[in-house]
Amino acid sequence: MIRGIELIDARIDLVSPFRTSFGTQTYRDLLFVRVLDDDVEGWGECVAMSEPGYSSEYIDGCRAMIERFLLPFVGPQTSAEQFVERAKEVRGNYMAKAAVEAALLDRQLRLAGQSLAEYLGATKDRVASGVSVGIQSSIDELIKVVGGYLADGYLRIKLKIEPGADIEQVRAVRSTFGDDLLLQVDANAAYSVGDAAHLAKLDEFDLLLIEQPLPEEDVVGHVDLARAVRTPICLDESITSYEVARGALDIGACSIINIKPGRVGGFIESKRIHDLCLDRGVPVWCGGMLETGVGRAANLALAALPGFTLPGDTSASSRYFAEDVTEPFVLEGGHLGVPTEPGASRHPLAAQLEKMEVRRTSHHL
Ligand code: OSB
Ligand code: MG
Repeated sequence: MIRGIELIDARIDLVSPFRTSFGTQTYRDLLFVRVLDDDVEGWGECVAMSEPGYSSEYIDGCRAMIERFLLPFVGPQTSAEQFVERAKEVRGNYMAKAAVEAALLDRQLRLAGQSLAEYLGATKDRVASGVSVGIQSSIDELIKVVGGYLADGYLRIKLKIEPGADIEQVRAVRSTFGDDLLLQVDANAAYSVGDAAHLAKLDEFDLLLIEQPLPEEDVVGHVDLARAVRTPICLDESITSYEVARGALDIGACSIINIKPGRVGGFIESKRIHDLCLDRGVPVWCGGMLETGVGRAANLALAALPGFTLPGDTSASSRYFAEDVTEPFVLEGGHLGVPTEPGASRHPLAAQLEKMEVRRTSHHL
C-alpha cells in the first residue's frame, strides 16, 4: 500500500559546461519523486531543467504541478496505468506527469518482480551509446572533445549547432574523423524556415539527421524544410504525444523521431509512439535530458525496444558527472547494459544523495 510520496530536490555538478542554442548548463538541478510503500519504494526522475529554455516546463513549476494537481490522483493502490488515465484531465505538463508515472512504475514492477525492459517488451540486453557534444569555444576544442569521446568508445556523435556554429564545425569533425563516423546535429529550434538554403549546406556531410531545426510549434515549417534538404529531419521538442507524432509523420515533417519519456508524459506514451513508428518503418532513438542513473536506467529499458535502431543520447554516467547519484552506468564496447533487476529506476546511494540534496517535502496519502 502506498503510504506517501516525497519530492526530493538536489543539485549535481556537470563534469564540463554543456552549451546548447538555448543556454549553458554547468550543473543540473534534480527533482526526484519517491513513492513510499510498505515493502518497496519507487523512484522517478523529473527531467525538466531549471529554466524553461528547452521546453515550457521547468523544475520549480513541475514541483508545484505535482504537488497541487498530480499527487491527488495517487491513492494507496494506484498503478502507473491508472495514474496516466486520471492525469489526462491535466493538460500538458508532460515532464511532471512522467516523473510520477516513473515512480509508480518502479514501485509496481518491484512488487511484481518484473524489469521495465520486460514490461515494455524489450528485445535487446545492451544499447548502442552515442554522445551529445555541446557547442565549443573553438573548432580546435571541438575536435579535441569529439576525439576524447571516440576514444571512450562512443558509437555516434551528435553536435549541438546554432547559427554561426554549424557548417564549419560539421565540416571539421567530418574531415578529421572520416566518413564512417555516425554523425548528426541538433539545433534545439535555433533556425527558421528561411534558413533552408543554409541548412542544405549540411547535405554534403552525410549526416544521419538534423534534429529539431525549427521551433517546437513550427511542425508544418519542418515539412517545407524537409523538402529543401536531403538530410533526414528528426523531431525532438515538437513531439509531445502520440497524436503529434502521427500527424508529423503523416504530413512529412520528419522521417525520424527522438523519443524522450519526459517530453511525452512517460514510458507508456513512449511505447505507443515507438509502436507507431515500428509499424511504419520509421527509425526512433532514445534522447536524453542529462539524467542521473535514476532516470538513465529507465531510458535504457526503453531504448532496448526493437524500433530503437539508431544509437541514442544514452551516455555513461561519467560523461555527465564525476560521481552519479546511483551506481554509475559504465560504457562497455560503446554500449550500456539494459537493467534486468525488477523495477524501472536505479535507486540513489544514500551517501551520494545526502551530499547533493537541497530539500525534501513529504506528502502523506
Ligand atoms: O535536445 O536533446 C536535447 C540535453 C538537455 C536538453 C535537451 C537536449 C539535451 C541533449 C543531451 O542533447 C542529451 C543527454 O546526453 O542526456
Ligand atoms: Mg534535442
